[in-house]
Amino acid sequence: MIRDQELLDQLLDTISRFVRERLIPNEARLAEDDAVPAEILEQMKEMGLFGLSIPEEFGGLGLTMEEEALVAMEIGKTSPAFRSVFGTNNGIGAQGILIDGTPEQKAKYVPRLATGEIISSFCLTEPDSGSDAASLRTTAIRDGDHYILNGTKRFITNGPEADLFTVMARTDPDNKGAGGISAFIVEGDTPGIQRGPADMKMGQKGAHTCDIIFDNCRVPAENIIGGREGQGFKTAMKVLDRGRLHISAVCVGVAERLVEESLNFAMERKQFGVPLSEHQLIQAMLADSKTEAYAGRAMVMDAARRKDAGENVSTLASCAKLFCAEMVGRVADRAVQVHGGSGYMAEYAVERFYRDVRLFRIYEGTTQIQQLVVARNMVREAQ
Ligand code: COS
Repeated sequence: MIRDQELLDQLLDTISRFVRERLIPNEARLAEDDAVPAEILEQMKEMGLFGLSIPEEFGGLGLTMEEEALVAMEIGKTSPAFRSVFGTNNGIGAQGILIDGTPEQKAKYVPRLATGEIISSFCLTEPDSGSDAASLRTTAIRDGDHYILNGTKRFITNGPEADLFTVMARTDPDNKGAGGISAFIVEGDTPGIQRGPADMKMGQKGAHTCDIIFDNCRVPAENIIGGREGQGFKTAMKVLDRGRLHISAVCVGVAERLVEESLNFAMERKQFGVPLSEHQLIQAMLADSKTEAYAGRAMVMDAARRKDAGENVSTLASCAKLFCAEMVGRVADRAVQVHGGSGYMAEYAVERFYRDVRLFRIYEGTTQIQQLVVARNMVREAQ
């Protein structure tokens, strides 16, 4: 749902200019330094990027899902690590509190997430629990007016920087399934939290992940999201429904950037006396990538509009994530192929994107988990 087309166009125009003029020229530096330059971080805060989808009452822009998807597609046109910095505050780091938190929890934390004053992370994955999220082992045992958390969370995006964590932990050790899990808001400076060294990753340099270790970490009981035990797994799943649509939109943006890079290169580079773009086998690759990026865009926009209309889009969000993550992988592969030997060289953006996009097929649920969610829901609805 678009609330005010003119305002949205202004926002999209501002973001598109920011991407073209500030982010794209700094992509190589981001990868080399493995860090978002401090002045760009400040500019992101000034632009309100940390609060894009946080409701206006908490100081954000309150974008609807359709609006957020359009913004994510624009931001997707540069290195995904730029988005990661503020993505968790809008997405998986804040949505648990926004969707299921109490009014007090929202009032206490969300305004500072919207401005970027604090950075948030989502702690679900563990060393022995990835796709099978309900089997997580981190425990949260009640002790008076606190819970004591013990366990290790793995691959936590923004973990090294985070001031606030949404942590899924087992409050009922006798219940080994989803019903034994609760979600907590944990402040980053709580005693008993250790951060592992930053992970060495294949791509997405500038976006940091690490282990977060809870060692007898005492968290006030009032920080259990929604005030009730046993709801944490469902909170995590609802957060991921939204997150998967957001990531799908980012995949579309990246694919569109790669189509543009491929076309520009194909029109400049000559072989056999004519530009590559005159060769039909190159044209086939360009056309396939353009078509697939367009299909992804249409899919994300449809699912986003349905979400805004109040439909349950759990299945469609997984369909979109499944298609768009795989699609951008194919588009990146063709982009390298169109560039030939140059595509394998670090000085061309497609080499970096080829590594960056690999993660989309894995995080916020692997392609195989999306297949499982879609098929399960199909069977359930048909019964
Ligand atoms: N919204 C709300 N509730 C949901 C839900 C959703 N999207 N999906 C599941 N639930 C509920 C179910 O209705 C069920 O509730 P009841 O017990 O009241 O019936 C409960 O949650 C458990 O669901 P389910 O039985 O489907 O859980 P499973 O353990 O079988 O597995 C999958 C669910 C595999 C889909 C889940 O573990 C998953 O998404 N894994 C991937 C995790 C992931 O994406 N990790 C990425 C890291 S985070 S960046």
